[in-house]
Amino acid sequence: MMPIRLLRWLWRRSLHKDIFNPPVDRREMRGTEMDLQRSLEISERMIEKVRGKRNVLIVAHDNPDPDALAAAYALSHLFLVKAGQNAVIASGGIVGRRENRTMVEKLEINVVPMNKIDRCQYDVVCMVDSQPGTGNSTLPDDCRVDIIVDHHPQRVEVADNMLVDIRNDYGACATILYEYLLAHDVYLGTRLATAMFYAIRSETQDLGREWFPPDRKAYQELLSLSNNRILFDIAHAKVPRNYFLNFNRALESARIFHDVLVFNLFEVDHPDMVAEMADFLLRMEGVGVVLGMGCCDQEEVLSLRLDREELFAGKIIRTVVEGLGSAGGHGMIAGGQIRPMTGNRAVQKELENTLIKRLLKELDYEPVKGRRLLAGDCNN
Ligand SMILES: [Mn+2]
Repeated sequence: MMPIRLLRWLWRRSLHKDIFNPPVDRREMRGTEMDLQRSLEISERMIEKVRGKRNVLIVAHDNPDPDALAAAYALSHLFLVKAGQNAVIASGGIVGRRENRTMVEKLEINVVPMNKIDRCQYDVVCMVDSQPGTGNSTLPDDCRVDIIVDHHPQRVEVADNMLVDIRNDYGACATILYEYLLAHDVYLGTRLATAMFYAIRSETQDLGREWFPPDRKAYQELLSLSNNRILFDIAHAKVPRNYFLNFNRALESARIFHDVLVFNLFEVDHPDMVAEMADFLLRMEGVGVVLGMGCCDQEEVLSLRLDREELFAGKIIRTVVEGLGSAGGHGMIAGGQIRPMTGNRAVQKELENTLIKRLLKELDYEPVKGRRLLAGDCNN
């Protein structure tokens, strides 16, 4: 039986038509299978664009996640095999999460920090799992980007000589790249297959979150090509003591407003921590929305998680940070950045209160006093 709170919640949502009723169901909007013809044509043009060029750059978004890393790695592999062209993979921020660091080390993915990159030296600039002007890349907004492969909603204005393949109806950017490789019948080594498999696995939470039929097909095919020993090492990477302190801070600070849980880590040593804690806390019974915050390197990092796709996390977070920073995302996962942010806790706390107010308003909820997650009586 549905708890009364959930029914009330659904009813409130149905009033908020804009959010509750997406214009189209993306799953029905497009074919259910891979689109190898499209993949062949567009990737052929990308290959031609880099052929014979001196230097090619592939930019992943800042603090790259497995999907961005695998997509960049796969694109560089495609260029190497089909055009004999080497490419440099770069990103800003850090690979923070231990799983992701283990992935980079064990699979030998060479990622150059953006501050070591001189844009002028590159004839072709590609961007994966991200788009210019969305705030999650240190690549300057005015920098020309020639090739974009992404699965986030389109926000970039496509210029004449740009090659853009944005597929909103793919759960992982790595799946699009898998199609390119498949369409060209490119041999996939174990390292690359393992990277792409882990990307789809973590991005879709093992085909449980925002997955589409092509992701499932890629996941199944890549599994048999992957090294399961390395997959285990990645998924069970050892974590430092500080990781548990962050866990503790997330739990201690977590407060619940209706079915919205908000936590604030204050200072974090890497931004991925915020997203990881947000995923973790979404498991709380009766919670459908999680907003996490943390400050890293003078930047406030936000992470929004929803337990259903129809609410459009990307749209919600953009409204919530409007005028304060930049944000974007998919249906159930989204992130944002506010720069510059001081390390002062009082200022961070004030920002938290502002964001809570805005989030509750956007979700059409009454303002209420938050209930601590770890309050004394935990029986309900
Ligand atoms: Mn992605």
